[in-house]
Amino acid sequence: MIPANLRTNLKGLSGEIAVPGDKSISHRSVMFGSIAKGKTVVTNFLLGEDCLSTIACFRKLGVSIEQEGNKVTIMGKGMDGLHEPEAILDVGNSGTTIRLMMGILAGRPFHSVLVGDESIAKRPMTRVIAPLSLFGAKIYGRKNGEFTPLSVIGGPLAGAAYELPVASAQVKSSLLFAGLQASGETVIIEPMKTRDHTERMIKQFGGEVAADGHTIRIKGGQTLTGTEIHVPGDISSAAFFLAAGAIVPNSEIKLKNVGLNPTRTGIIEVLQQMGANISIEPYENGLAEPAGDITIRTSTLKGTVIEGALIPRLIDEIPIIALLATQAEGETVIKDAEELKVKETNRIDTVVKELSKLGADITATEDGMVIKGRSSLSGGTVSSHGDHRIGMMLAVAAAISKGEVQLQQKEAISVSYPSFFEHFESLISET
Ligand code: SPQ
Repeated sequence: MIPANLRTNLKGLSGEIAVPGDKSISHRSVMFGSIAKGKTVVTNFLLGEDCLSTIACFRKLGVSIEQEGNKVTIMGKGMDGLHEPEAILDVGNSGTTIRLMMGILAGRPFHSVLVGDESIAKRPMTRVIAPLSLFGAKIYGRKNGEFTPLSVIGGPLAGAAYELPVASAQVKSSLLFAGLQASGETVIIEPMKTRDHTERMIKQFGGEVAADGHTIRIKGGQTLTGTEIHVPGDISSAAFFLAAGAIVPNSEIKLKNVGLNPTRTGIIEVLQQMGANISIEPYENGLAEPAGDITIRTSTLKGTVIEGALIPRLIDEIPIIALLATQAEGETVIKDAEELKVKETNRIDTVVKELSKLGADITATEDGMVIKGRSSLSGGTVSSHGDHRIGMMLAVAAAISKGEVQLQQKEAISVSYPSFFEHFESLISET
């Protein structure tokens, strides 16, 4: 349910919520379940639009996928079980779907066409197509392969060595999917450690992959076997309530079952750096993806510097960190984050533009932003620009705004967090 008006000037948030399943892990569970042999059962799957696009694409490739609430059952028939799709594969708004699928489709002996929405049509694809072509892949697209629609003429692949110029889990994962079906060995070198859900999942499906520092090696010709995957809550979704709990007065929120994979926990470190009142209780369940409960209370925050190897560990949390910084004493500097320019929107521009409308002191830089706190936020009309993370950040900004806030294009939030507004509403203790 999307409310007509955002809640503003809140006096307190309290209670417990379990944020929905992790988006990155949900996508990968369908992809691996589809190329593995046998049955895969996924629980706590994210029913966000992006992950539903992944399911729809694999159904078009001939995979039988049943979905009952957030339980998804995939009957995989191995890589060879994928068929040439009779229709175009539509990835909707999902960069993860299109980029990872290219690594799978490049090695399949058939032709497929990939398209997405207006935002996908502006996102760079050469970063995946160029390294995949070293494996022998044939992928064509608009503007010399940079943009959708993409046409993949699948065929045999040969393992390759590739040093990634940008820290991107999507590029790495796409190459790992290609490496799994290529002849020989594939070696991938990352400039900085990025989320490692693909590597963990290869092992869960009985495959082998070796990571040593920033170097990852995988042998081709492996057969994966269906398994059970329990998806932890998405820390990138939890981040919005971690921020809300820290900046709305009189708040205490417990977030249950949040994924705590160290390649994703940069937001927790930044909150700690800023002096937030946060506590973490990790579960000792031995699952492939660690998780735990996080409690956040209203906090007195101070500005900080966010840069370097921390950036890939919190890249999707930068919009909400920018909002936190508006409520912190002193200056916050975010650097080395040029990658924000190629997300669902240019997130440097959209964050600066929309938070400025509410009265924040925020300036864009070439590779990030500088925010001066504390600012008292006012009302205004803002827009998600069709970007789910900008939409959620603005809904949290509204919670501490003194005047009325109108949010345009709220529906984008369903891409990763369809129950966001219900969860928000359930935490409002007093207005
Ligand atoms: O899937 P999509 O649209 O690219 O989603 C985003 C997001 O905010 O949800 C990025 F806009 O997350 C990416 C993330 O930024 C998901 C992802 C993954 O699952 O591998 C990796 C990151 O992207 P990248 O380009 O750094 O690899």
